[in-house]
Amino acid sequence: MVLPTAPDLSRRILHVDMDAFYAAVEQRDRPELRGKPVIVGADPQGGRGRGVVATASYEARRFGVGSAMPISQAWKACPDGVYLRPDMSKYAAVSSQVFDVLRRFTDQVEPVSIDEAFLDVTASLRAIGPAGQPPAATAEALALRLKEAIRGETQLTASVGLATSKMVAKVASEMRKPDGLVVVAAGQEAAFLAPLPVRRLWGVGPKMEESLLRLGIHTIGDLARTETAALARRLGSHAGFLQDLARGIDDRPVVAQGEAAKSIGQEHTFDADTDDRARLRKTLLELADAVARRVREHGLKARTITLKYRDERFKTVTRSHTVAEATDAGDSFFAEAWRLFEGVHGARRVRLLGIYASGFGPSQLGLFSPSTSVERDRVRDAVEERFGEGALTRASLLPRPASRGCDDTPPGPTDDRSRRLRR
Ligand code: TTP
Ligand code: MG
Repeated sequence: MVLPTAPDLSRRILHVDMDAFYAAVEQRDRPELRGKPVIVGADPQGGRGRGVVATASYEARRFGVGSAMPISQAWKACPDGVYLRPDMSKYAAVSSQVFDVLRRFTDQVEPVSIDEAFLDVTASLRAIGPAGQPPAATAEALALRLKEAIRGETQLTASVGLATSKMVAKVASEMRKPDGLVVVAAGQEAAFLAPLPVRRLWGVGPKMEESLLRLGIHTIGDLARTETAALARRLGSHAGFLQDLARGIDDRPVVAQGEAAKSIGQEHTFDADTDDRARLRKTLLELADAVARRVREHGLKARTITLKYRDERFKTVTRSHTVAEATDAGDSFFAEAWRLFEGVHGARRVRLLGIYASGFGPSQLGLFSPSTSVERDRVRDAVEERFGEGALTRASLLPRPASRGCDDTPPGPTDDRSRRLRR
């Protein structure tokens, strides 16, 4: 089952990313191109061409050419480069060769793109080695073997990051490209990240980078040190999550292909740790509704509900409960999650809550008297499909009317999009 666990420093996660992938394949197949600036993408048409660069060999990158650059601009920067149109079927074939190699090391392979994957090798370190070889003594030895196996079978190089989490492994694999291997020792995550510019953090795009720079936050260490409440005022609900990442805390599991549908869940990190019961309850209600909606979208019903709970000291627990009858109703998810919450919530403030549904079976509407809560959820799905998410919401999730008594008219505009369903 795929469920996030507590931040676990015993995990060994690899991020593998092929170097200059399309260009490297072309240089491999045409030795005369080796050592030359090779640009794969649109036809430059002597500088008048439209379209963008898919990738550039490391030789071309020295001229400042890179992915997504307009091809006309690449031509200006590197007129003597070799320009090639992409051969997607060839790259796809090489990609599947690479993934075959990866899967010999572990079945826990999560593809990210055509040339990139996460591997959780924690268990394979304990098991026998690939193809009858003795097991690698360390994750680092395994990573070296894996790089060798890729090179041996494809004549291409990959860069690998090894760490205790996906995010840190991903940042590490980018550090020493091409043909790099960067190992971040367990416990050194925050120290490794601290000096790096914030844009290196996985999940910080150009816009977020701009906002952070404006706040005087330049390095990942700056981000980790900033007071969470102050950051949340500027960045909103992402602040807590981003800061966890900046501190090297990322317990997202590697989700092997085909396992993705085994659980459906959602989490929320509070901007500031909280013990406000009304807020905690409201968050669980929202999570339950969101998860139930996704379960219904998949045409499923779930028997197991799992609560993920992290307190202000980062102690994380997951508690599950399996019910006799599978359901896809937000109310039922909430009721279970709330009971589990009551069982784990103590004196400490709460940092994160998550709800996961699993134990799926196909959804079959009861022929007779489907429960009203399921019916209501279906009505809501239909309305949201038409008018957008949030078009209907629970009355208990509405902000209290500021100056009015409680009547049947919800606050705010009364167009169709904002008409609420009282419950
Ligand atoms: P990347 O792994 O991002 O780039 P890369 O492998 O070429 O270079 P690096 O050594 O930095 O990893 O992407 C993999 C392939 O995906 C790349 O070779 C071409 C394609 N691609 C595009 O077509 N457009 C893009 O904008 C990017 C980023 C990649
Ligand atoms: Mg790559």
